[in-house]
Amino acid sequence: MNTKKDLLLGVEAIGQGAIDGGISGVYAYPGTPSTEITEFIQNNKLAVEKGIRSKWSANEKTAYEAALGMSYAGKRVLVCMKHVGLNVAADAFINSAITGINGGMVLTVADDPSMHSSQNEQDSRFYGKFALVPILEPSNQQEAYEMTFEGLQISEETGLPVMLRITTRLAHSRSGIIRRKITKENKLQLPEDPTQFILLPAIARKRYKILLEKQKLLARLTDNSKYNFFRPAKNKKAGIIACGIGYNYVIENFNEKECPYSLLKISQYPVPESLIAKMEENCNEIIVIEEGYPVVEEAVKSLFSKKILIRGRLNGALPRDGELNADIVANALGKKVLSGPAVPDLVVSRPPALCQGCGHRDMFKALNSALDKYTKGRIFSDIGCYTLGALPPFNCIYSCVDMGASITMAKGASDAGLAPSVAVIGDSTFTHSGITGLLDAVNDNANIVVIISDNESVSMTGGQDSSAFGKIESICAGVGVDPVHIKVLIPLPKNHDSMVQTIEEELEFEGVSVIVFSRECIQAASRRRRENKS
Ligand SMILES: Cc1ncc(C[n+]2csc(CCOP(=O)(O)OP(=O)(O)O)c2C)c(N)n1
Ligand code: SF4
Repeated sequence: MNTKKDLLLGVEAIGQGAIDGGISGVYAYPGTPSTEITEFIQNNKLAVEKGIRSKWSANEKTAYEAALGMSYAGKRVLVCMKHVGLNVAADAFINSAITGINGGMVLTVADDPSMHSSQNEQDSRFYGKFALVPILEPSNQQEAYEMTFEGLQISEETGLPVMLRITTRLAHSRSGIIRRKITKENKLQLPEDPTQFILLPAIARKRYKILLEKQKLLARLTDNSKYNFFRPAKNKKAGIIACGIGYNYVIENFNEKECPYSLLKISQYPVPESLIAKMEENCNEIIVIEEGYPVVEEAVKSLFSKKILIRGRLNGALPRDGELNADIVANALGKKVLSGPAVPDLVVSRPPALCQGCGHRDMFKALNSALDKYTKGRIFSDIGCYTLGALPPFNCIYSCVDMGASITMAKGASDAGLAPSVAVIGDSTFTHSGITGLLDAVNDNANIVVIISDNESVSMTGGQDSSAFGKIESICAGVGVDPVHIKVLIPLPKNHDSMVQTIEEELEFEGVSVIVFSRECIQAASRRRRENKS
């Protein structure tokens, strides 16, 4: 048996598990903490030699659908996104449970409790339950590797996409990984049933019954999964249910074999009802330790017949929001919390800011100058580095809701009579979800100015390639924006006055204008220069 260990981040372990598990492609849109899975595959020697397809997609929905297409053709595939990305891909995801898959398909979705770099902390296990597909939730990096590898097999065994749900800490911490023997890629093989993927109502109804029927198999798999186990203790009083990385926090507090309480580990879903029943026989009180929403806590409440005290995020034993850690868990288990060394003074928290020399800065300075004379105007922003326009010294944006919402919210506010109504969006976010909103604005002849701050990169997530590169003006013209009102400016301090003048002219125009501020992100530019040198 191979005992050599590779030291990998959780996200890298998933990338390695997918390569070793025989994928022919990965599809993804960047989003912390999932981005490095795809980057690992893009840069992995074996993956490159094998020709594993790995370019970034325009958004999570296109990524998911392309992955489903690769699965349709019989090949194994990985698709990755952050939790809010699954909102974008939800239509395809839910329906893919009804079509089922052909080649094995694993969806890795990375949740971000505590919102380190996200707009919310939704728990993707709800989506998995909603779609009625198997969910795997690793408690450590080795399991992240194994579950990706085996997730592809489980997907083929059940005929369903498998969700691998991870959270930030697991994604971004390292551990030694023992790898498995590499699986060969599948051959191209079309589905046996040519109607499988045609969700016309008559077929969809049939397929939905098949999905419901499969739930018995999923329950059997989860009750017998090696990732789920129950360890009874002599002490009948209390028991712990620990899910995913929550299990890791428990064993950081108690050595696995020394845990004085009955312990149920859950890392494969649907929740293992037979193991939960054993827990009920053995304990009078239970604490549920899970990262995210109280998914298992709620399930356990409805499964238990006798009156057992169930503690967790719902009853306040654990905080209702934010990520867990070993200390929070120790506290909930009534253990003494040992404080670590104090944070040195050198480490001070600083508010985030746009880099010095960033083109978004010159864009905001010009925009603020042009809007100076309007008392009621508002700027609706999107999500990217430019969202920092909400903070000093610019203090000029008033919204950031979801990708693409800048243009559509500016349009809605303009429909309500607000003028000027301005949208600020980046190049990547524009091709992710801005184009259709711009089409709505054109079709309604909305009175808005759309600023596309094009830095030729997906900078906020680390400088990935932007799908919009070289295409923005032609997309805007193609959607129907009058080419006379598509302006391209270079955001540099020396161009300040001319930029202000162009913005003022377009603010006065009644209709849809697009102003593209085009200059490469300076961080991406210096990375590119470094790479070209080496
Ligand atoms: C649905 C969704 N997917 C991914 C993300 C992660 N994310 C935040 S901003 C961003 C892209 C920003 O690119 P761009 O608009 O070009 O702005 P830049 O950061 O380059 O200035 C991404 C991928 C997210 N917040 N929501
Ligand atoms: S990373 Fe690039 S886009 Fe983001 S603030 Fe820095 S220079 Fe600007």
